[in-house]
Amino acid sequence: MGVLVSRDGIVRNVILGDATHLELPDIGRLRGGTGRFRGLRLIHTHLRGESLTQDDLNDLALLRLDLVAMIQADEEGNAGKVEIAHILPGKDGDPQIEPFRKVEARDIHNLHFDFEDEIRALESEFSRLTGKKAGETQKERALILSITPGATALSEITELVRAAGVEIAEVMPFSGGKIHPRTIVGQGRLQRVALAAMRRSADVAIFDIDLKPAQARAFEDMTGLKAIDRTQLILDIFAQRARSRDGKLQVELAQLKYSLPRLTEEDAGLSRLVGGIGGRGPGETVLEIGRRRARSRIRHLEKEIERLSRQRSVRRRRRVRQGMPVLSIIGYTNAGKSTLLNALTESKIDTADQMFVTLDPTSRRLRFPRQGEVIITDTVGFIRDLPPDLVNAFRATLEELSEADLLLHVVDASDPNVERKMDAVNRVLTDLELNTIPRLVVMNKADAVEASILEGLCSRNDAVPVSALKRAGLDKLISAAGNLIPWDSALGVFESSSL
Ligand SMILES: Nc1nc2c(ncn2[C@@H]2O[C@H](COP(=O)(O)OP(=O)(O)OP(=O)(O)O)[C@@H](O)[C@H]2O)c(=O)[nH]1
Ligand SMILES: [Mg+2]
Repeated sequence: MGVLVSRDGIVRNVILGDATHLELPDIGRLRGGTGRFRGLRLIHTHLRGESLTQDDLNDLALLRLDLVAMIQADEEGNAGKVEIAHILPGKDGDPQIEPFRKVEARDIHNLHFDFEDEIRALESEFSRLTGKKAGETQKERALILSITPGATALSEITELVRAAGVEIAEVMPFSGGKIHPRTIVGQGRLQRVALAAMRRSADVAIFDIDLKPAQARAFEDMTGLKAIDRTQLILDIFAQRARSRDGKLQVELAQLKYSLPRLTEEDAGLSRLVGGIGGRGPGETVLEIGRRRARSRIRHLEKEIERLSRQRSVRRRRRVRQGMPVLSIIGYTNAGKSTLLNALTESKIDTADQMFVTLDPTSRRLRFPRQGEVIITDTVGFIRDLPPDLVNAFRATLEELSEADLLLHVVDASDPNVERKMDAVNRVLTDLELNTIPRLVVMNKADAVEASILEGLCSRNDAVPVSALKRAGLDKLISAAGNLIPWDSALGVFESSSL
């Protein structure tokens, strides 16, 4: 038999099991225990002389118990040996510390363990080591659950989490086994996740893959952690970055569409997400609405986006009538697109060594020495496996690219995955049916690559080397682009549309 006892010594539950097994009540699913520990200890009997089991330690971690205690009982019902286990805090950068502390005594009368003192000391030790007090909600701390094999995937998810402004508590690689359909990492490893979350004060688990709604829910129920998948993470970054009206509407639409199947009951809302990653809407919008309202909001957003897109196309037609060719800078996120636009046009668009700094398209004029002026645009960066809801929502922005007379595909030549990222960009272009537009590959960050490697990259891809940062190679870029822009046909549009 077992009892769950609260801190003030009150027995909250009495549980009867059989000789081998105790079925705990469903406290794991009760959210809202905001403190580090749930303030409950489980004290139970073992009948066969066995020590604390793996199951006991699982309960300790997954249910965030203050401690678990085992008392051996003999056939006459006499109490024998006692064992207590509780979780020890982990220190950042030192995952090897033993996660549990065990205390034993020959019998209950020889147990020297002052529960109140111990739990108080434990909580302050946790706060000291993780720099976060129990129940405190400032910057979120995340466990990264890295499921996709390879160093590339790992650095991508780390960069994305950094871009979302979330602190990384620990990176947990799980790429070895296969993906478990329900729990993703497998039942056994959930204990490790829950333990790590407690010991590192993490409130959220971020996956580098996308989760099915049921998987996310099961994971959250079992660990008590908020689960955020790759698409939600990217959407969250976008939500934080969106500045223009258009951008905000598009991001909100994408978030709502992605969240809709994740809402369970009518008007249950996404309130569990509010106030942190995955729950941030762009601007003032908070994703705290139920299904019905989400659907009507989606319809409203779609209409509004459509209206703005029509307005833009009118403006564009006017621009085309002025006979200016359009040159669009595209490429993987963080390739240096905005830096290049700044270098070419003496502008001051935000740039940073971070993913998805640019969201809203920017247009500038650029004078070619012989042929005349063009419009040059910088736009949102691409990423591999761009979430479909995002592509759809950003269709309006991306479709503007179809008006381009030349695409400048900016590539970070210093990236070890340079060609894989080029492929990802080309795939997006094909998906958006933009692959028929003339394209010039720009090998950027030439200053940061070895000359021989750069040479190989450029000749294999018919590319022009530049350093946007050092403003090197820009003249050659202008002249190569000048040769590819169909100056006459831009003028042809001018003639026919003015009829
Ligand atoms: N070494 C070097 N760094 C560069 C060069 N061009 C850009 N960078 C750096 O690369 C980082 C990304 O530059 P951005 O211009 O913000 O890249 P972006 O493609 O606009 O990125 P997003 O808007 O986030 O998709 C910044 O830290 C730049 O300083 C270059 O030629 N050489
Ligand atoms: Mg940019």
